[in-house]
Amino acid sequence: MAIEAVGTAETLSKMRALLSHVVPDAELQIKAELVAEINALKKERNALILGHNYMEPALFHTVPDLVGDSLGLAREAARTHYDTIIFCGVRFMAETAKILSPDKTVLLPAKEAGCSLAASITADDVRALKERFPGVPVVVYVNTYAEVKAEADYCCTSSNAVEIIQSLKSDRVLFLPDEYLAKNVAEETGKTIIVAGKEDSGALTVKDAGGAPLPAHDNGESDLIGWHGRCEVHEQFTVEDITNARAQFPGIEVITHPESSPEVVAAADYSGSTTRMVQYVKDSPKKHFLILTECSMGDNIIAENPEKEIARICSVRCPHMNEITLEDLLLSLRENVTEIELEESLRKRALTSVERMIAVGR
Ligand code: CIZ
Ligand code: SF4
Repeated sequence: MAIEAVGTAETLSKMRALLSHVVPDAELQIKAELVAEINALKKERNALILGHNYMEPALFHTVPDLVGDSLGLAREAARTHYDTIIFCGVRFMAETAKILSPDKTVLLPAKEAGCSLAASITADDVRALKERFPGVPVVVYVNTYAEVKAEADYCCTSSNAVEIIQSLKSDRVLFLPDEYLAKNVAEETGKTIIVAGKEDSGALTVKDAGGAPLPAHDNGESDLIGWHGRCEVHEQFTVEDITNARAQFPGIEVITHPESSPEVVAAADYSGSTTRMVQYVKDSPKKHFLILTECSMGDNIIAENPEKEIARICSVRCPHMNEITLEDLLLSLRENVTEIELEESLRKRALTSVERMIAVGR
């Protein structure tokens, strides 16, 4: 949550109190001025700043009015009176905010801020899958662009994916685009899965859970049909990372995200959405953790739990989240860049899949 301070000196002393154990002092000194300026300007402009859990600590703990995961932030922002929302996160997140807040100006303080999962599937891909698997309901992860949500029956998050799948009165579900999330959901619900994807030529391919190609004609036996998208951050964690940590720190509690491989999820003690991971560490009586997720989120959890010993693998930073800087945020506030715009009929179709999800559960 945003720090309440007037001027650079007071801002710096509040930043030191919160962050001196995770951010070097030289960096805090440089960033305090930007933070003070952003906090003053956002009041002047009556803008609401949202901070995703993956923002770097010097931003996450200083300027956002609300922090959390993508859907939680988009939903909370829609309930506020602010007419400008600045989403410190990646593009699909800012789009989700716009889907829910069509009358507000939604800004993304970056030029691109993509996501390997969102980029892995297009609306054409979804249409091709619907043709190949006619009548099968389509559930898409929130990490997709509005065009893809518009082709879906339901949206879902990593917290409610199991609940959404179980609520459907269908033997089969297209569950897109995260292969690992789909396999983890299949594991949790006891469902069988095949994984569809696209060759370089653009042709659709379908493989069994082990990766062996299936014949062109669907035999109708699998329960879930996934897609070959992956989070370029969470796919990097390995069972060996966990084995090494356990050998070095016996009793360490390992937590990860369901965008990691099923092997990593099985080897960890807990897997959950970003919001659930934050809560898990807070509530756990344990003292030692290995957090296998985006590196800055690990830093943010460390900042909030100074009494716990938390390890993370800091080579793994999301390059897309890393595009959001305090400098760009200041520019965004000053110059209204980059505004998210969605064509109204597309927005409405995307909204339907989000609203159906909300009607099922969280
Ligand atoms: O939806 C989000 O915010 C993401 C990317 C992950 C999560 O588990 O919260
Ligand atoms: Fe996408 Fe993974 Fe980066 Fe999240 S961490 S924005 S899922 S690439």
